[in-house]
Amino acid sequence: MDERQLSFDELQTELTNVEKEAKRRIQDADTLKSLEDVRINYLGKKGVLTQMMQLLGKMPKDMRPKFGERLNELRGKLEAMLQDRHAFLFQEQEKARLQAETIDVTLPGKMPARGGRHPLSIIVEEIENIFIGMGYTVQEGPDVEWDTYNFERLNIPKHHPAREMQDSFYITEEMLLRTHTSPVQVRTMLQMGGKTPVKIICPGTVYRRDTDDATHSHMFTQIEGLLIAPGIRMSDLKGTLLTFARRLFGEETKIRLRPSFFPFTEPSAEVDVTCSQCGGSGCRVCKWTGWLEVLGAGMVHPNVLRQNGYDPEEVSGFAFGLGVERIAMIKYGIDDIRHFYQGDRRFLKQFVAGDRFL
Ligand code: 2NM
Repeated sequence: MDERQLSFDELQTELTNVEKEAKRRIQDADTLKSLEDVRINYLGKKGVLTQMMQLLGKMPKDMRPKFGERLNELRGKLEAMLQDRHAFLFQEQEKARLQAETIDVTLPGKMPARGGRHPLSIIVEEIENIFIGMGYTVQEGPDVEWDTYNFERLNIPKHHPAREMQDSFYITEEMLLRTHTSPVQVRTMLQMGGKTPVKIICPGTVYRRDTDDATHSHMFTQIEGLLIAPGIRMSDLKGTLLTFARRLFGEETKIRLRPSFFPFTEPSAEVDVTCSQCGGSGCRVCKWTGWLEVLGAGMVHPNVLRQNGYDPEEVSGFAFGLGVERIAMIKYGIDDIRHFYQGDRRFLKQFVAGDRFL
């Protein structure tokens, strides 16, 4: 607007034009941002209406009230129009946002990769349950053991080859990684303080210095069992192992005992089961013998009973030990023990726990 004095009619027309123009621009604004630009253009500090207010001072005195009133009226109208348009655009914007954020709750979700139990854990539990069914309890102990529990109290003499540095993982002079789970049985006997029955199985990882190959691992899983009570005989051991073998490999399974030697049992035996692959007729798995060696066992040596708080004149006991990997390899036809420790999911996923949910 120019600075010259305008007549009232001219001002009136000017106001009407401003109103028309503003109205059109408000309706044309299609975003909140462009609407805000319009608002600033008309009602801002340097806006059209503010400038017209400043014109008031240059008008003849008698025109001022009337024109001021009109200007305020126009300001009110524009504010109302801006508010309406703002509400409308805001609603549109929200509608668009919600539309864009729509989630189809009927789409299938992304399934998390589900892990499974390790085959060794599955078989350890299966074996545990067989013995639990015969009244045994499960005992565990530390992987790092005292030399006295691992050897001395098990009647393994000072110069036995297992005690040599090159055959066991020693931590200090008197501590090592256990080479069997028998020390857990020693701990249990000592805790029981000569009371019977002791009826336990001890599963766990054991360590032996050995070169790894298809059938040997420097770290493997063992389960040992121990029963001590008055009058326990070799026939109790045979019956227990036969029951175990039938539950694990099938009811038609037979066992046979061959004489053997362990420092902690006398007499000692190697225990064979009829081959679960061919049923005893001979195949590649049993090397055409019909038998598979799966256990070591024997009657607990009097020295072991005595050294761990039991009187061999009053009580007797049997003990046995088995390698879980070897049993799993036979049961599932696995050709290399190293599969158990390589974490290859193609191997691991083939083993599913019987009727349990993982
Ligand atoms: C075997 C074979 C024979 C055995 C002995 C004992 C203990 F602690 F009672 F003396 N625990 N385990 C034993 C006996 C282990 O593993 C092949």
